[in-house]
Amino acid sequence: MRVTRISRARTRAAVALSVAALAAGATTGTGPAVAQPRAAAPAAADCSAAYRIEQKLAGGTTWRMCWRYDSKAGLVLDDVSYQPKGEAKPIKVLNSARLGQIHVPYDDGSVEYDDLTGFGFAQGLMNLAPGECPGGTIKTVKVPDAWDPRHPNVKGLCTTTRTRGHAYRMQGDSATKVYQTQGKDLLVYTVNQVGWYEYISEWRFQDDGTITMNVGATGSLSYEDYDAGDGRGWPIGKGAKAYATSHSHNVFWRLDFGLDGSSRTKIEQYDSTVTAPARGQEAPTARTTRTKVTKELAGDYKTYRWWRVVSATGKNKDGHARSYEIVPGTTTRYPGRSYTRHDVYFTQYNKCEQFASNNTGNCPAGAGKSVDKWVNGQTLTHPVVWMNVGFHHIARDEDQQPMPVHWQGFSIAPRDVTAMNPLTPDQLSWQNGHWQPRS
Ligand SMILES: [Cu+2]
Repeated sequence: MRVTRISRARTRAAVALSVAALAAGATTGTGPAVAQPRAAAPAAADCSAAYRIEQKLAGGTTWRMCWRYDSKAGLVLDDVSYQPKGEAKPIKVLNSARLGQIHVPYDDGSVEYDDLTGFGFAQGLMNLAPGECPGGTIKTVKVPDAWDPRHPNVKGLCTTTRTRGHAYRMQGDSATKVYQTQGKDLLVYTVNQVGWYEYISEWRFQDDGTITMNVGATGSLSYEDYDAGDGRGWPIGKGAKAYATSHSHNVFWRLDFGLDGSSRTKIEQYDSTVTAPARGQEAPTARTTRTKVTKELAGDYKTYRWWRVVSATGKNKDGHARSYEIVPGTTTRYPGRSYTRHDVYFTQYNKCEQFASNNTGNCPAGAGKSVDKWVNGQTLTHPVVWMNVGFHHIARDEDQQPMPVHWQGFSIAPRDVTAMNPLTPDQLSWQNGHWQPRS
């Protein structure tokens, strides 16, 4: 046990070398040696059965996608579509969704990690115990550039469902009639060990069309960082000796939208301003304005600001353009690096732009190694969304042992994808817009 831990603690330093050494002769393909027959179902996502995730939830919503495993990004979800009840066909949402980087700078300036591109996040995929995928299925993942090339297969991908509590509740017209439903979600997750940390990368596909992506950090605080000398840590053992060095986890997600099957999505920013009551007015007023984001943008949250990604082609049955709204999570924006200085980056798609920092994509010389450099005025005809969510981790006594999971992430929520609530019960389906009570 002890030996394992020591070798694990070393991995941060060692992995960069071993991955580089392997990369020369390594294949990045994750496909099985034996080709799988394509399923006949026309609506299924375009991949072989072994790489398909398809889940119909109790509310009648079906999510479909293909998964693969990248040698640096880890789990990649492609061709993600949403089909609520009442929609004849799946509605494509994303071409591709995955992590874009996990950047971990320590407060004392001693170290800074890029876990995806520099420290073997993908190779750290962990076998899941049956109990940590309750009610679900654990799929076997062939890990590219595996540390032990003789054992590349890891039972590491969980797909399962979970209830999330009320999806809605409404009192009907008699005291005994209550419309209520308990929401159901499809969950897809992996656990990746990096050094002493274990990251749970969770994708949650709700029956109401919302997608929530979260990274949870657990495992153990870094064994090397109990150094009281820097004056920045927090004492976590008896008295004031073992100071855990504070640090940040800056997680990036990369989302490539393909709404209604087209990559030519449009970005819009909305801002509202609230004004105190004018003389003679009863109450304050709020005015909301839309700004079309036609060129690459490094965006920052502020109160009353949000963005949406709008379909170029698709409309719902009310004739409104389909879109997905970006719903921020709690974040601590890290000002220490140019690429962590903004909350979201909208960049024009470029195949070589793969990771938000220390990019390993094969961009031409002078292209810049991080996402901030790629915001340089290009017109957005195929936007890629890079979300940066930061968490400043000041350890506490409770972080031992194991460390409780601390989560960070955000959601994308459908806005006008369907004409009504996708979970509307049949008895209420006529109440769209300004409806008249029936007598
Ligand atoms: Cu931490």
